[in-house]
Amino acid sequence: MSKLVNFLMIMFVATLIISCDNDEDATLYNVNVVVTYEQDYGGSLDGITVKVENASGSFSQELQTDAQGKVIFNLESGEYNFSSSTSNEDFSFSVTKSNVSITEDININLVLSPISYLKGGLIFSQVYYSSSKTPQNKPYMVDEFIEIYNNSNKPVYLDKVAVGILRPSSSKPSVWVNNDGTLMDKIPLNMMVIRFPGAGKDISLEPYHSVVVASDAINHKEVNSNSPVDLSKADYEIYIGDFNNGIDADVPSVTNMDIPFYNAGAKFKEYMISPTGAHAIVLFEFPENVNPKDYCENPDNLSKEPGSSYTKEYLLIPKEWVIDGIEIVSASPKKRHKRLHEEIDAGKIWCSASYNGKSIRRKVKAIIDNNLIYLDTNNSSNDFLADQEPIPWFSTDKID
Ligand SMILES: [Ca+2]
Ligand SMILES: [Ca+2]
Repeated sequence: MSKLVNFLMIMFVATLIISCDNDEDATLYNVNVVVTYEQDYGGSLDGITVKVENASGSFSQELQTDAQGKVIFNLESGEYNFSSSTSNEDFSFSVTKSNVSITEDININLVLSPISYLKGGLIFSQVYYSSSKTPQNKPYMVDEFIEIYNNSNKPVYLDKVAVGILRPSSSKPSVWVNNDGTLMDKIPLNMMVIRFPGAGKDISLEPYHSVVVASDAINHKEVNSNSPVDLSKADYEIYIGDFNNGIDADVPSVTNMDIPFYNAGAKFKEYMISPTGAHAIVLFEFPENVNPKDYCENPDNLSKEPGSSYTKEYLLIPKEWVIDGIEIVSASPKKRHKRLHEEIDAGKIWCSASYNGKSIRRKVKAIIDNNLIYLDTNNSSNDFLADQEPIPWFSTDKID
């Protein structure tokens, strides 16, 4: 009996020794992992968690990168999966490298790709305001369009969203200023305000989708061979016939924008942003408790131009209502005074000539799952490209 116990004890100890020997003998390889960001993206490389696990999932380990994005694992030979994820203030990133065979010391590069955009909201993605000329060299100004894009990962309601324009780009600085010369907090809107014709939650814009608002929703190429756009499929149309005795085309199949404010006069033919005047443009939202029509008709919200004998009344809106704005200015260097606050647009943008048939378009910052993510730093000098081919419902597979 004791012999059997002794034998079993010896076998047990031997087994322990053999397994210990196995552990000690297993060769560990240096696996040097370097984490980087995909081109054009950036962020800190310090402290990013890198995970490794073997194919069966029985072993896993997590380590943090150093400031250079490096981490070293010591692994036995085998098949492993590596993964990492992180985020900066704009994007979340991820990378996975599967079935990596480790049989020697090895270097592994993990390139973090953006998987979702963490910011964003409603923006102007494209404005075609320069218009075109006919073959007879006559201005053709009704082919303008504005494209508004949902640059976020959530649906946005457009019902109380509106577009307004400021005075034309002028050789004189803005007169809408405080005593110290800074721009007034209220933004003076001119010509007309157009708003999406919903009652509250009727018009939803899906993430990474756009709406095109046309001056006239027709195929302008058929009317003017120099016009670059077919707007017959526009999502919305600007119809000012109620104000100018019907001197405006109304395409019945394309829904008209509401116009709660209009001061352009009964002879005005139509365009939103003057090709020569270069109005700054703002996208804004009436707050939930504000009725747009009531607000626009309330004399408390109207003002004549300071220091002017001209009786025209401008609509004043709080700058806090503004979602996006573009300081569109004239191509003439003398006419590039700012009308919009720095926090709305710290820069300026212009097409090189009136009637050149070109648009301004926001730069594409990233493309994730075929969705465009536009650059939005509240600086049109940085965010926009001028003299672009106007393409309604713009799409691309290239980052600008
Ligand atoms: Ca029209
Ligand atoms: Ca219409």
